[in-house]
Amino acid sequence: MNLIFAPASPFARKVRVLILELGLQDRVRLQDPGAITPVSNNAVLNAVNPLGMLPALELDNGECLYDSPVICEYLNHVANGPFFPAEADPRFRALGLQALADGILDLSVALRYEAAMRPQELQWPTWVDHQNEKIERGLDALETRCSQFEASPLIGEITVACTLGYRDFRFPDSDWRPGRPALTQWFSQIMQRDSLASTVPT
Ligand SMILES: N[C@@H](CCC(=O)N[C@@H](CS)C(=O)NCC(=O)O)C(=O)O
Repeated sequence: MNLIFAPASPFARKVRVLILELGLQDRVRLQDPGAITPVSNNAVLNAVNPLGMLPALELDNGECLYDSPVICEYLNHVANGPFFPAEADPRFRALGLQALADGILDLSVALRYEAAMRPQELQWPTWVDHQNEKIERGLDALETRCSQFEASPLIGEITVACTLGYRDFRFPDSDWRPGRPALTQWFSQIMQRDSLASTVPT
């Protein structure tokens, strides 16, 4: 298999963490196609994902999977892993937590593009404020749910860790920790896992 990724992409990091957790390193090659933005046109990526977004996973039979939740579930299936429970209650709790953390990531990545790429005169402060409010509410929801996080992480917890890591990486001036002591403590603990410690974006 071939994973098209970018070192700074938090969605690709989710997949890389799963690969390490599942011991699939020898079965998945990593391919960095170069800079990807919403206004770039990358032929390598467009050939496998018409949406032009990464991560994308090329399978050995030539088919391609995206986006990160689909890729993660596929890899978990291949390795018969524990990250997507089969039973309904834990499954939908895990998927729901993944959706919440992915949602915070979507908003954060959009804000990053806005700040880093959109010409200053086209920026829209009202939009920025509303996306930041959504992120704050999402982080508060994580703080509230933190006491129910699984001791042995599922896809939800892995996604939360990658989301908080992306906040630290791209938004160091907007620290999510103040007022969120449970999440702060949980994050410092989960970051001791090799899969997360070895994929911190730089
Ligand atoms: N829902 C997607 C989101 C992927 C995503 O936003 N990827 C970013 C890189 S972190 C991207 O490809 N951006 C290029 C674009 O927006 O065109 C997933 O979970 O994989």
